[in-house]
Formats: sequence, structure tokens, C-alpha cells
Amino acid sequence: MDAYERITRNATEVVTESEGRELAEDPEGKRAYVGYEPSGVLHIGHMLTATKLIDLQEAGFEVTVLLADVHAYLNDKGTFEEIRETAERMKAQFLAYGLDEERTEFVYGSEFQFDREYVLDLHALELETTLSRAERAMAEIKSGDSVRVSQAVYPLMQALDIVYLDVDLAVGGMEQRKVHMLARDTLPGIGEASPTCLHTPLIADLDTGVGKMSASEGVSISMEDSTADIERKVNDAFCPPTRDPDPDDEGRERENPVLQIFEYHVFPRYDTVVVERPDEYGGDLTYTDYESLAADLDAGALHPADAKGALATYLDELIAPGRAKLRDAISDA
Ligand code: IYR
Repeated sequence: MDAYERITRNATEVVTESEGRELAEDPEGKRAYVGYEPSGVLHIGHMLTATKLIDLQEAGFEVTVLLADVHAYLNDKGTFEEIRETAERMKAQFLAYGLDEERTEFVYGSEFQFDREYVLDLHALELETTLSRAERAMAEIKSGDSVRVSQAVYPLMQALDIVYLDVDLAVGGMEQRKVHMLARDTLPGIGEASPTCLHTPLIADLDTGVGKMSASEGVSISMEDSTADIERKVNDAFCPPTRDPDPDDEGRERENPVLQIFEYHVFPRYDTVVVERPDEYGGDLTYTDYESLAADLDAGALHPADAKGALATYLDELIAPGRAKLRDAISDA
């Protein structure tokens, strides 16, 4: 796999492709970042971008994980002290998930976002940006009837973070896309370059395959889950015996979340995936890539129940080290 393939595998888009190709020409020492509103426990959404950060590190990138404490505060996630406490716990879980300690720097937003220069640039960006644009940028991060001023400031600060963290690549889920587009359009107005952005897909709701999985609604998977929790959640998941549950719907409203988790979480981390089956059902199946597993499901050669059993085992293995770190943090507190 060449550097560009590794950098972009499983990504929905790189903005722009030619900028992505330029980074891939000499990735060694380049810097990528993702920002997370601290919540204390890593969930499957965090893990999706973390897997991309691992890809980037394997390609030679250095990584900054922004623990976006001020953003979480602006998003009404609690008092500043509560947020700081949960953020501290997340570091160990990220490393346990597989980020390379040597190539990962953790930064709190509050370390630089109160600096006079940052605040002045923020005000300059406020002058550059219409209120409706800032509001639209936030639609997929926070929705509600009465929009607070904090929600308009939030995406402008996220745009400025890219400048102040001096990164070559901003990474985020597709829900961050509009914030990144705002950054690309408005930063030149204050004399800064448009950043290159890479977006990871959204995973469908585990139970229905409709919409997107969310930590706040529906079923999510996190480092808090026990092995039994994961088995139960994966067992109850929507997994029709096909990769495209509604072939007639061009918008693909419905997805197969079990396959998505294989594609975005398991295959990037394992060279071979074994689906264990008793001999009377044909014995074990071994896959070295996602496509052949999905094709077997489509063809009826792999039963959804067997796919789910394997998925639960691999997910549990991926989560186990972070689960242990979380338990340590809780028992120390
Ligand atoms: N908007 C993100 C959190 C966030 C991301 C970045 I990249 C920042 O520079 C700041 C905050 C979220 O929705 O979690």
C-alpha cells in the first residue's frame, strides 16, 4: 500500500485530493490532528478517527490530539473543572487503543486559546464570518432551537486551532466537514492558508442501520463496555445478509453497521480476520481483506450470526486495553 492509499483508506474524502497527494509525497514529520470534546470515555466515534490517526502515524505523520476543553465548555458539557478531569482520563485510553506514544502529542485547548494573539485572531475571524455561516457549520455538531452565541464562536475557534497547532492536515468525521469548509474559506481573510482536511465516514445506528451512530442516542459501543455488553450489542445489531440493505434507494439511507465496523475498525488493525465456525457448518473462514468478507455475506457463504460472533470478539480485543486503563483511572479517583 503506498502512502496516499494508507492516508486515505476508508476516508470519505480529502479536501482537496491534490493537496492530499502532495502530503503523501513526503509524509515523514508532517503533522495531523483531531480535536475531541473530552467526555471521559472513548466511544466508537473516537475510535474511528483514532484508527485514521494510527494509519497516518504508520505513514510517517506526527499526531496532535487536541483535548478541546474550551470547546466542550462552549458546547455546554459541564463546568470547566469537570471537563478537565474527564480529559485527563482519555489520554491513556487513546494510547491503549493503539496510538503510537512516540508520535502523539496531547494538547489542551485552554493551553493556547486564551492567549491574547489567539483571541485577537478569533475576533478578526468573527468579523470575517456571517452569523448564519457559523450557525450552519455547527448544524451537525449541535442542534437545538435557541442557538447560543457560544455555538457561533465554537467553529471559528476550531478553524483557528488548525493555525495555532501548526498542522498540515485536519482530520475529523464527516460531521466536522462544514466547520472545516468554513476554515478553508475564512482563514485566508485573516492572512492564513486554507487547511487540508480529511474526513472519515459516519457509522450507521447499530440497531437500525439508519442515520448515524451517536454516543448520546441509540446504542453505542465504548470503553466502558464489558465483553458481555459488546456481545449483546453486536448480537442485537442490524445485519441483513447483504452489504446494501436497500439497493433501490440511491441515497442509501440504510446501511449494514456490522459490515461498517468490520471495514472501518477491524480490517485496518488486523491482517487476517478469522470467523470461527463448527466443522459441521463448514469450519473457520479466514479473510485478509474487507471486500472478501462482505462478498461472502452477500453470497450467503457467511451467515450474519457468524459475522456478528467474530465482530464481537475482535471489537472486544480492540477495546480491552482501554477498558483496563479506564478502570484504573476510576479506581484511582
Ligand atoms: N468539533 C469537535 C471537537 C473539536 C475538534 C477540533 I478538529 C477542534 O479544533 C476543536 C474541537 C467535536 O464535535 O467533537
